[in-house]
Amino acid sequence: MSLPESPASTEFPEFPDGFLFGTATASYQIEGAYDEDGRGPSIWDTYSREPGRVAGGATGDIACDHYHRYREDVALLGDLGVDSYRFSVAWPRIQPEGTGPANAAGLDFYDRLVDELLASGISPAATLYHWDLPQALEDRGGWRVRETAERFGEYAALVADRLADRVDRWMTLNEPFCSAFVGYAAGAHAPGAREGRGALAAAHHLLVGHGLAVRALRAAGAREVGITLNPDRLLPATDSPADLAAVRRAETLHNDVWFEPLFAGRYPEHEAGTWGELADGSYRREGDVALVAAPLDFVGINYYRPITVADAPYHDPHPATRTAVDIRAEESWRDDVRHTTMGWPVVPHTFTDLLVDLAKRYPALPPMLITENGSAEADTVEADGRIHDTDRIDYLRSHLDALAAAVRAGVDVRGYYVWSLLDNFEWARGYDQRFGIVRVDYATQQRTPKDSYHWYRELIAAHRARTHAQPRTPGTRTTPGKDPR
Ligand code: IFM
Repeated sequence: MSLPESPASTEFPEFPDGFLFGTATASYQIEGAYDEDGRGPSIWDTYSREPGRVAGGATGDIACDHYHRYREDVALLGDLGVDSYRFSVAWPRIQPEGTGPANAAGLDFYDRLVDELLASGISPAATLYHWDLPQALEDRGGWRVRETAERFGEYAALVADRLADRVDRWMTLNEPFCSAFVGYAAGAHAPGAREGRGALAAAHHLLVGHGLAVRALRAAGAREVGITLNPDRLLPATDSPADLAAVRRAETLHNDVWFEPLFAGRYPEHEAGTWGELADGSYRREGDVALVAAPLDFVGINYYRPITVADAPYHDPHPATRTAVDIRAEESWRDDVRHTTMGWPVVPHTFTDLLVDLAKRYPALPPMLITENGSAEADTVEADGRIHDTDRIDYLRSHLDALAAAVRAGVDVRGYYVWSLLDNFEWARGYDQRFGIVRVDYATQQRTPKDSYHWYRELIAAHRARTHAQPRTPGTRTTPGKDPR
């Protein structure tokens, strides 16, 4: 096996006073209880039942059974000592058909979860959309149509109305790149479409939905409001002008579609060069960009690995059937470093480079929170029942070192959430990929903290001791040292 690019330090990386530590999860990946208490079907219930879509034919029907075991999971968070926990709200629990009044039992679940977190001194951070669109809305066009954005604004108002008094930070969307382009162009996520213009329209309507949700959250008095994006670090395969031009197109597809409207108040400059006539903007309305660019309190950044990009011919020579991810660019993983079981290369310095570049490119960028970072590894349970996941610890340590370097370089980052608290349903990869710092035995639902959990716990304790932070007090709220507003 090849070695990591650079060995991680053995000391704990240091972060400023008030820096938040947390872990993250998402509803469909952990909750299970897919048909309880009035929950309606989501696009992932449908997609995961289609033969060949998900490894091993897995579904989120049971997942980690968190819906019933959330108290045990919050206790794990309490022992870990995190400041904050990022979870997502399942839209189909709140509006089983995607429209109309709230299903009280659905809201009750998140109410209980939030209260349990607060009772443990953990600050709740809620994502409104982590990919589980009500199937009824997909049946009417999904994110391809503007109506879904409008319904999303209404859904945001229902959730905020119930929880804004207790949730400290809100993320409207998680990784809209995946919703739009993996779901509607590559066909590798629900709803499994392979489209051109439909995917570009979806990207735009996701942004409009974000803007409407921000409005609803503000109207409900939400404390901190943001969005979670997954900007990619895109590296040219060679320095040839053709490869550099391919990177430019990939930047448009992965990053500019989101960052330009949100943080520069304009549509991407290179969209015509990336998509030609597909990017006709016919799905846009006057005033949209102002709606999308409304100021945020933070931007959530999810980061895992860099992508290598090379110039390539179109996969589909026919413009009429070409998908929006077919942009004359071939994406691959570099092979001279260690890979996680996802096949992703471990190159921590690209995390620093990405954050420094984003801060430079977007002067109006609000403070960042790293809302996901972590690795899937081939964990084994030893005879003593322990999981010595040293590869995951190396990954986390080296990425936290890289993050600390970005902070020292002046990037305003206020917190970090490990993905993930629990092993869980890794979308099209099913249950084979384990990202948790807590192992889940899916046959028994037994939770076992891995060595990485204990390591993260020590890191948090060392940070508190160094910054003389007060220990968390159950029943009180933990907020970041600085107010990002
Ligand atoms: O599991 C996912 C998560 O839902 C979104 N971000 C990436 C993670 C790992 O693939």
